[in-house]
Amino acid sequence: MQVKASDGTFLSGRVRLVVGDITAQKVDVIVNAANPTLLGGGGVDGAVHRVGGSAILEECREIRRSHYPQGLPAGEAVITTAGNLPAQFVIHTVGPIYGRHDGREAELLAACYKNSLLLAVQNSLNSIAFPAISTGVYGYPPAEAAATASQAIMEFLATANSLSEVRLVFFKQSDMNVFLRHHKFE
Ligand code: AR6
Repeated sequence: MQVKASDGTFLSGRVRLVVGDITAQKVDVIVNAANPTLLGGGGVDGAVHRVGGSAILEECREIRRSHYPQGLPAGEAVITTAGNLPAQFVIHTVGPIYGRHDGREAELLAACYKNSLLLAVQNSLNSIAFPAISTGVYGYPPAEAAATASQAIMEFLATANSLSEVRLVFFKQSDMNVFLRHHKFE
Protein backbone atom coordinates (compact mmCIF):
# COMPACT_ATOMS: atom_id res chain seq x y z
CA MET A 1 0.00 0.00 0.00
CA GLN A 2 1.35 3.37 -1.05
CA VAL A 3 0.07 6.00 1.37
CA LYS A 4 2.39 8.97 0.99
CA ALA A 5 1.00 11.47 3.49
CA SER A 6 -0.79 10.59 6.70
CA ASP A 7 -2.41 14.03 7.07
CA GLY A 8 -4.10 13.86 3.65
CA THR A 9 -2.09 16.70 2.08
CA PHE A 10 0.12 16.53 -0.98
CA LEU A 11 2.22 18.79 -3.22
CA SER A 12 3.39 21.05 -0.38
CA GLY A 13 -0.11 21.36 1.03
CA ARG A 14 -1.70 22.60 -2.21
CA VAL A 15 -3.80 19.40 -2.45
CA ARG A 16 -5.91 18.37 0.51
CA LEU A 17 -8.15 15.32 0.89
CA VAL A 18 -11.28 15.52 3.05
CA VAL A 19 -14.34 13.38 3.72
CA GLY A 20 -17.53 15.39 3.44
CA ASP A 21 -20.27 16.92 1.31
CA ILE A 22 -19.11 18.94 -1.69
CA THR A 23 -21.96 21.42 -1.20
CA ALA A 24 -20.70 22.37 2.28
CA GLN A 25 -17.19 23.35 1.16
CA LYS A 26 -16.15 26.94 1.84
CA VAL A 27 -13.83 27.47 -1.11
CA ASP A 28 -13.88 29.92 -4.01
CA VAL A 29 -15.38 27.35 -6.37
CA ILE A 30 -16.76 23.84 -6.17
CA VAL A 31 -16.95 21.46 -9.11
CA ASN A 32 -20.19 19.75 -10.07
CA ALA A 33 -20.19 16.27 -11.62
CA ALA A 34 -22.83 17.24 -14.18
CA ASN A 35 -24.29 15.63 -17.29
CA PRO A 36 -24.40 17.12 -20.81
CA THR A 37 -27.85 18.66 -20.29
CA LEU A 38 -26.55 20.89 -17.44
CA LEU A 39 -30.08 20.68 -16.09
CA GLY A 40 -29.41 18.59 -12.98
CA GLY A 41 -29.55 14.96 -12.01
CA GLY A 42 -28.70 12.75 -9.02
CA GLY A 43 -25.61 12.44 -6.82
CA VAL A 44 -23.40 15.53 -6.64
CA ASP A 45 -25.43 17.24 -9.37
CA GLY A 46 -28.67 16.78 -7.47
CA ALA A 47 -27.13 18.10 -4.25
CA VAL A 48 -25.56 21.14 -5.94
CA HIS A 49 -28.87 22.24 -7.48
CA ARG A 50 -30.90 21.39 -4.37
CA VAL A 51 -28.68 23.35 -1.98
CA GLY A 52 -27.60 26.05 -4.45
CA GLY A 53 -31.11 26.91 -5.60
CA SER A 54 -32.66 28.09 -8.86
CA ALA A 55 -30.06 30.73 -9.77
CA ILE A 56 -27.66 27.97 -10.81
CA LEU A 57 -30.21 26.24 -13.01
CA GLU A 58 -31.17 29.51 -14.69
CA GLU A 59 -27.56 30.21 -15.59
CA CYS A 60 -27.08 26.64 -16.82
CA ARG A 61 -30.12 27.00 -19.09
CA GLU A 62 -28.67 30.20 -20.55
CA ILE A 63 -25.28 28.54 -21.15
CA ARG A 64 -27.03 25.67 -22.94
CA ARG A 65 -29.06 28.07 -25.08
CA SER A 66 -26.19 30.39 -25.99
CA HIS A 67 -23.19 28.04 -26.23
CA TYR A 68 -24.10 24.35 -26.05
CA PRO A 69 -27.50 23.66 -27.62
CA GLN A 70 -26.40 20.04 -28.17
CA GLY A 71 -25.20 19.70 -24.56
CA LEU A 72 -21.81 20.09 -22.87
CA PRO A 73 -19.43 17.40 -24.18
CA ALA A 74 -17.58 15.09 -21.76
CA GLY A 75 -14.31 16.60 -20.57
CA GLU A 76 -15.43 20.22 -20.90
CA ALA A 77 -16.33 22.68 -18.15
CA VAL A 78 -18.37 25.86 -17.64
CA ILE A 79 -18.76 28.22 -14.68
CA THR A 80 -21.85 29.69 -13.01
CA THR A 81 -22.85 31.42 -9.82
CA ALA A 82 -23.07 29.23 -6.71
CA GLY A 83 -26.45 30.60 -5.63
CA ASN A 84 -27.01 29.78 -1.96
CA LEU A 85 -23.92 27.60 -1.61
CA PRO A 86 -21.05 28.77 0.62
CA ALA A 87 -18.71 28.75 -2.40
CA GLN A 88 -18.74 31.75 -4.78
CA PHE A 89 -18.96 29.79 -8.02
CA VAL A 90 -19.73 26.35 -9.42
CA ILE A 91 -17.80 24.80 -12.26
CA HIS A 92 -19.91 22.20 -14.06
CA THR A 93 -17.96 19.48 -15.83
CA VAL A 94 -19.18 16.33 -17.54
CA GLY A 95 -17.24 13.20 -16.71
CA PRO A 96 -16.92 10.25 -19.08
CA ILE A 97 -19.34 7.35 -18.70
CA TYR A 98 -17.05 4.40 -18.14
CA GLY A 99 -16.95 2.07 -21.14
CA ARG A 100 -18.76 4.45 -23.49
CA HIS A 101 -15.90 6.44 -25.06
CA ASP A 102 -13.88 3.89 -27.05
CA GLY A 103 -10.95 3.85 -24.65
CA ARG A 104 -10.76 7.63 -24.29
CA GLU A 105 -12.14 7.59 -20.73
CA ALA A 106 -8.86 8.50 -18.98
CA GLU A 107 -8.15 11.30 -21.44
CA LEU A 108 -11.64 12.71 -20.88
CA LEU A 109 -11.49 12.39 -17.09
CA ALA A 110 -8.12 14.19 -17.08
CA ALA A 111 -9.66 16.90 -19.27
CA CYS A 112 -12.44 17.40 -16.69
CA TYR A 113 -9.88 18.17 -14.02
CA LYS A 114 -7.60 20.28 -16.22
CA ASN A 115 -10.39 22.31 -17.82
CA SER A 116 -11.97 22.95 -14.40
CA LEU A 117 -8.63 24.08 -12.96
CA LEU A 118 -8.05 26.29 -15.99
CA LEU A 119 -11.45 27.96 -15.56
CA ALA A 120 -10.64 28.63 -11.90
CA VAL A 121 -7.33 30.28 -12.84
CA GLN A 122 -8.95 32.30 -15.64
CA ASN A 123 -11.47 33.62 -13.11
CA SER A 124 -8.74 34.50 -10.55
CA LEU A 125 -9.99 31.91 -8.05
CA ASN A 126 -7.52 30.50 -5.54
CA SER A 127 -9.29 27.54 -3.96
CA ILE A 128 -11.30 24.78 -5.60
CA ALA A 129 -13.02 21.63 -4.35
CA PHE A 130 -13.65 18.56 -6.52
CA PRO A 131 -15.84 15.52 -5.97
CA ALA A 132 -14.62 12.19 -7.38
CA ILE A 133 -15.92 12.85 -10.89
CA SER A 134 -17.45 9.89 -12.77
CA THR A 135 -17.03 7.42 -9.88
CA GLY A 136 -20.75 7.30 -9.02
CA VAL A 137 -23.55 6.98 -11.57
CA TYR A 138 -21.00 7.08 -14.43
CA GLY A 139 -19.31 3.90 -13.21
CA TYR A 140 -15.62 4.82 -13.39
CA PRO A 141 -13.61 2.44 -11.18
CA PRO A 142 -12.42 4.59 -8.24
CA ALA A 143 -8.86 3.21 -8.27
CA GLU A 144 -8.38 4.06 -11.94
CA ALA A 145 -10.01 7.45 -11.44
CA ALA A 146 -7.63 8.20 -8.54
CA ALA A 147 -4.57 7.64 -10.70
CA THR A 148 -5.90 9.72 -13.57
CA ALA A 149 -7.27 12.58 -11.45
CA SER A 150 -4.12 12.94 -9.34
CA GLN A 151 -1.86 12.87 -12.40
CA ALA A 152 -3.93 15.58 -14.10
CA ILE A 153 -3.99 17.78 -11.00
CA MET A 154 -0.26 17.36 -10.44
CA GLU A 155 0.54 18.29 -14.04
CA PHE A 156 -1.70 21.33 -13.91
CA LEU A 157 -0.39 22.65 -10.59
CA ALA A 158 3.16 22.48 -11.92
CA THR A 159 2.13 25.19 -14.40
CA ALA A 160 -0.18 27.33 -12.22
CA ASN A 161 1.13 29.10 -9.13
CA SER A 162 -2.02 31.07 -8.34
CA LEU A 163 -4.02 28.09 -7.08
CA SER A 164 -3.35 27.70 -3.36
CA GLU A 165 -5.75 24.84 -2.57
CA VAL A 166 -7.19 21.95 -4.53
CA ARG A 167 -9.48 20.09 -2.15
CA LEU A 168 -10.59 16.57 -3.04
CA VAL A 169 -13.85 15.74 -1.32
CA PHE A 170 -14.84 12.12 -0.77
CA PHE A 171 -18.31 11.13 0.34
CA LYS A 172 -17.03 8.24 2.46
CA GLN A 173 -13.81 7.42 4.27
CA SER A 174 -13.57 4.20 2.26
CA ASP A 175 -13.57 6.25 -0.97
CA MET A 176 -10.72 8.36 0.35
CA ASN A 177 -8.81 5.23 1.31
CA VAL A 178 -9.01 3.91 -2.25
CA PHE A 179 -7.68 7.22 -3.49
CA LEU A 180 -4.82 7.13 -0.98
CA ARG A 181 -3.79 3.72 -2.31
CA HIS A 182 -3.86 4.65 -5.99
CA HIS A 183 -2.93 8.32 -6.41
CA LYS A 184 0.16 9.46 -8.35
CA PHE A 185 1.05 12.56 -6.34
CA GLU A 186 4.79 12.86 -5.79
N1 AR6 B 1 -20.56 15.36 -1.86
C1 AR6 B 1 -19.41 14.72 -2.20
N2 AR6 B 1 -19.39 13.59 -2.94
C2 AR6 B 1 -20.59 13.10 -3.34
C3 AR6 B 1 -21.82 13.70 -3.02
C4 AR6 B 1 -21.78 14.89 -2.25
N3 AR6 B 1 -22.89 15.54 -1.90
N4 AR6 B 1 -22.82 12.96 -3.58
C5 AR6 B 1 -22.24 11.92 -4.22
N5 AR6 B 1 -20.89 11.99 -4.06
P1 AR6 B 1 -21.98 11.13 -9.01
P2 AR6 B 1 -20.80 10.88 -11.71
C6 AR6 B 1 -19.84 11.12 -4.61
O1 AR6 B 1 -22.90 10.01 -9.31
O2 AR6 B 1 -20.37 9.50 -11.47
C7 AR6 B 1 -25.73 12.69 -11.93
O3 AR6 B 1 -27.02 12.18 -12.08
C8 AR6 B 1 -20.29 9.75 -5.09
O4 AR6 B 1 -20.30 8.84 -4.00
O5 AR6 B 1 -22.53 12.34 -8.36
O6 AR6 B 1 -19.86 11.83 -12.40
C9 AR6 B 1 -25.36 13.66 -13.04
O7 AR6 B 1 -26.46 14.43 -13.47
C10 AR6 B 1 -19.21 9.43 -6.12
O8 AR6 B 1 -18.04 8.94 -5.47
O9 AR6 B 1 -21.25 11.68 -10.39
C11 AR6 B 1 -24.87 12.76 -14.12
O10 AR6 B 1 -25.93 12.22 -14.87
C12 AR6 B 1 -18.86 10.79 -6.72
O11 AR6 B 1 -19.35 11.75 -5.78
C13 AR6 B 1 -24.18 11.65 -13.36
O12 AR6 B 1 -24.80 11.62 -12.06
C14 AR6 B 1 -19.49 11.07 -8.08
O13 AR6 B 1 -20.78 10.52 -8.15
C15 AR6 B 1 -22.72 11.92 -13.14
O14 AR6 B 1 -22.13 10.78 -12.58
